[in-house]
Amino acid sequence: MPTFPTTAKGFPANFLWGAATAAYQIEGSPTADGKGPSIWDMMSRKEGAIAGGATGDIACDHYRRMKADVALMKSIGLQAYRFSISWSRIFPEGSGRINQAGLDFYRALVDELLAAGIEPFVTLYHWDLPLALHHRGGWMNREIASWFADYATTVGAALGDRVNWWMTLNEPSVFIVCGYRDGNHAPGLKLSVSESLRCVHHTLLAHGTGTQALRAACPGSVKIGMAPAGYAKIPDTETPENIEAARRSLFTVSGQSLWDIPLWLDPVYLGRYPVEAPAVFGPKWHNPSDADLKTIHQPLDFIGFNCYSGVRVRAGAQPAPANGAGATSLGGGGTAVGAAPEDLPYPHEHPTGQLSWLMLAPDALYWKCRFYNERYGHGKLPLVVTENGFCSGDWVGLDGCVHDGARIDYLHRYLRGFKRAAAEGIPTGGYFQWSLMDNFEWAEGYKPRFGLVHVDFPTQTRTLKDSALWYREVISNHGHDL
Ligand code: GCO
Repeated sequence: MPTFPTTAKGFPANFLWGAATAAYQIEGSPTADGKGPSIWDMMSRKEGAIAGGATGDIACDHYRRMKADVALMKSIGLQAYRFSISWSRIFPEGSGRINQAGLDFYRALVDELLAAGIEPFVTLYHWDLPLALHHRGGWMNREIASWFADYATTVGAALGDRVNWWMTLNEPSVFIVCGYRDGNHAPGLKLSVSESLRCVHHTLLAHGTGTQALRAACPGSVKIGMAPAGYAKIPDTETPENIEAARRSLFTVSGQSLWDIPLWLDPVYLGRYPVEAPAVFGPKWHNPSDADLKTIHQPLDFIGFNCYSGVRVRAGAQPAPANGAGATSLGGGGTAVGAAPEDLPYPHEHPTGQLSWLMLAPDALYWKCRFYNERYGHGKLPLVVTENGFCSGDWVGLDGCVHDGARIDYLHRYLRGFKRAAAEGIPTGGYFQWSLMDNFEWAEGYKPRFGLVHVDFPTQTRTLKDSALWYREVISNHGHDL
């Protein structure tokens, strides 16, 4: 059931259709050509850490099948491909000595993409920190801001003549919360809230120094952004009160979970932490210097975001707390109705993907675009969906095809939300389906399948799923028929 009418007014002519992957999830070859170990090589060897005892040692064997994989992308009609660079292929010891063979692999990939007419989108950090840097404290050590800048300088100098689009960090909230506070992702630490807050600050600092380094190293003017995570907040019904409640819920730090979006994005886009943070964290809060905030607050060229799901919100009966006015006080643009937001849990039977956090919430894309544009973009920065996708237990059918109808329906509904944003005049730049192919889903191993392309892991056979054929049509008519 469509949530809004099809409209011919849609995505701009220069909008790019793509798919995304990340190095550790697809490459394999963990020691090839001088690569050093990363924290995920370490974590996947820890007993009981990964479902099914899986590792990324082989994954999709992409390191050795890169050319064939680019040919697959071309056959789907992709216009852009988002991938990440494995830091420890470039710096096996994390800093210092450069491994030229690592850079050569990514140069070859970029050349192959450009020859196929596919625009490369490079993520510098998608979670596979060099193990050597973990031994020096990793994200707990403030020095990581300069290690990351050196890495960005080296990659920018090697690829900056051919890569226009860059992302510094993928989902910093996930790699800090899951990796450093909860311990279910690499490196598997369980730090206190105040120690975790140090890590938050260091990731943001690294985003800033990395952005500066990229701009200095790339010869031309490049487009730099980030790929943050976070649930969308969706007004339960589209009344001004509920819209304001959703905005408030999205942009208020309401507890010490470290998941709240403004904790991560306000420093990046507004140059300051949310006003309510010191009260929410009390003595655990740190006082960032103005110089640090200036470093973090670099001009960016697009607003990237990963989007899978959302939470419905309505205006509650209680007034909003005085210190939680994150939404309206900072260019939220809505009416200050002033009710405390109430998040509405989905019923137990609400549709999800194989992973329970992936609840069907098609309006998520629209509302993220609208709220991010209001608060951070002001109509000046294009919104780029850096990830959106669905996991289902796909297999190759008796007819040799993969009939993943649920994924098609999921993508279709979400894309309609994105198209609504475009039709309302919000600038949009591109869309990346997660993922090009089934791959290593971190602590969940290989069971959740997110790909447009099915991978039979024992034989590495690739099969285009029905969704890949559907997406090819979407791309060829530029989303007109959505
Ligand atoms: C993330 C990462 C991806 C995941 C995907 C599905 O968002 O966790 O960017 O690496 O595989 O999101 O969970």
